[in-house]
Amino acid sequence: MRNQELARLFTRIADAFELKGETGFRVLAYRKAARTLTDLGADIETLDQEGKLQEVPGIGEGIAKKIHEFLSTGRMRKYDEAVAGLPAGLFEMLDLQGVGPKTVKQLYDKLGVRTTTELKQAIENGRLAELPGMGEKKAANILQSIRTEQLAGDRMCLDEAFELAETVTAHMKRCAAVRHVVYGGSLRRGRETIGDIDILATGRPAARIIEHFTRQPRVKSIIAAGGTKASVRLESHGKERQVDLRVLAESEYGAALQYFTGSKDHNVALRALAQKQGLKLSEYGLFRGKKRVAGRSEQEVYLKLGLPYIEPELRENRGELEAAAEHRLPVLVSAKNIKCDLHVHTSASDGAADLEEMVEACRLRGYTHVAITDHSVSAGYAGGLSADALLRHCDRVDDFNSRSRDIKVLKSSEVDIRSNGSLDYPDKVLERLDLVIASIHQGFKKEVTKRMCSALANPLAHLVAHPTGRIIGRREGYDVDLEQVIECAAKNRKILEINAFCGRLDLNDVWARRATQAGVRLAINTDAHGVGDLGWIRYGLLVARRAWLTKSDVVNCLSYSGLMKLLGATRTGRIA
Ligand code: DGT
Ligand code: CA
Ligand code: CA
Ligand code: ZN
Repeated sequence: MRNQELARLFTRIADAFELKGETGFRVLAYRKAARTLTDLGADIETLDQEGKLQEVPGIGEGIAKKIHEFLSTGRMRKYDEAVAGLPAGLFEMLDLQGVGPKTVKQLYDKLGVRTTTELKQAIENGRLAELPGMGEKKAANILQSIRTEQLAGDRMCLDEAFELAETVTAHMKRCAAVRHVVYGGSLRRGRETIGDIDILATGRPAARIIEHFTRQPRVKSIIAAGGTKASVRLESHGKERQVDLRVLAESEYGAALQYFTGSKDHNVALRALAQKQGLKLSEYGLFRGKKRVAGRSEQEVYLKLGLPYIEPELRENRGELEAAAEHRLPVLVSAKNIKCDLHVHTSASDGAADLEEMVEACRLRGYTHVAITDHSVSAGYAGGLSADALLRHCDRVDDFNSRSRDIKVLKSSEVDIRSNGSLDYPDKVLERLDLVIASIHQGFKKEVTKRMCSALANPLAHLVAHPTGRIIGRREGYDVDLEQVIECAAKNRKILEINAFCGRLDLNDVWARRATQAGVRLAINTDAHGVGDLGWIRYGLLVARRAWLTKSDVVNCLSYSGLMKLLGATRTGRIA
């Protein structure tokens, strides 16, 4: 889906207007369009093809035209116009936490700061703090944000990487010379961040395929283009990203896919295994002497090495080859096993859609139940519900359930863990809920482990959400001892979350695996704040699969009654 890419363009147009000093309804209209696209569940390209763009609330005639222009030509003139004359570094600065268009405009106008590097210098020599409305504290926060941005290096998050890979594969499929096209590399393995995209194609003539690849709409520069391989830099989310292409013969397709999926460590170990059997493995195939014994499919390559197929997410040389040899690879949890999302916000707190809309979107995904988990009292910044409002919400859910046949709603809340470790509603209110999620949103440095453990020991709580609080590339997360948190969760039979938002993805693969090994059940939740976000489950599933999880490790795979039984048992201490 290209929804996010378009959302980004509209945000950039609005930013550009503000950087040029314009405010008012035009800016708001572009921001609104961006927000609409971000939250939209449906595929914008399909809507465009069906001529239904303007049926989407928030998309008027002007915006619809621009969307259509971009989808059909790869360009949007309004965007080009808007950003013309503005240094690219200004937009880079906008990606920093706590830096908006007004700040950037001020920096540019008053201090002549045009890049993140210049901004860093301005902070370090104290010039920034002298700007009106700035001050030491804000300057220090910006500096921290520059540091974490640099820490992340130049890797993509999964949403961007999938969008880029899917745009490229869709483009390649439109070439008549292409037979198969897939992506490999770290994206196929589902790593949490992605360096570059690796595309593999079969077909002929190879030269036509290479040419089709280098002539994509978003190509900024061609790094290399030879007879069977090419590398380009493509425009993506305001940056340039590398995409590599290999063109292959059908007879070597499987071996090449295996090789270019990696990981390098898995490949090295696999090649050693081949050598022990008197075979030679390369990107061209598996050979005995000069004879190719396998290469068409990955299955064939693994089979000829005496192994069952190994899922890409497991290929990190973390014991998968040994497990494969002993036929004890896990049957990994997959999308078809997921029956519910257990962390979903609505417009009652800081979500974009109301209860009915969110539940309907879940029903359309094939879920049989969903937990609506708006924020609690202390989360004032996120429109947290008062105890009374939450109780009214519970009445509404009971009423909804009495009318609903296909999908049930769990009465729930994402309850803040207060600084003393207590939960943010009285017990009487919590007792009314089917599922109590406990999370830390404030006081990241204050005794986080202790607070999380007291939440896990609270009989009324079921689950701790995003247990590390990190935001990939932006924030390191709480100072938390996960070893201890996992031990507390195991002791109290509580659930830990894999938060599926591509910027969080915590617990990560390593810790999620550790948690299941300690006997802790996990939930994979999107933390959706709009219907479009429900699709993030895909990213959470990748983490779960990289953690070797099966459907019995994941509570989202339980039926409604199975889950309700588990949640009830957690509270009474009668453990299922
Ligand atoms: P990335 O792009 O940094 O997120 O990570 P990958 O895993 O996609 O790495 P990349 O793009 O450098 O290479 C793609 C795959 O090609 C990699 O996963 C394994 C394979 N590969 C690359 N270089 C080597 C190598 O020197 N030896 C072996 N055995 N495989 C390699
Ligand atoms: Ca790669
Ligand atoms: Ca690569
Ligand atoms: Zn949440």
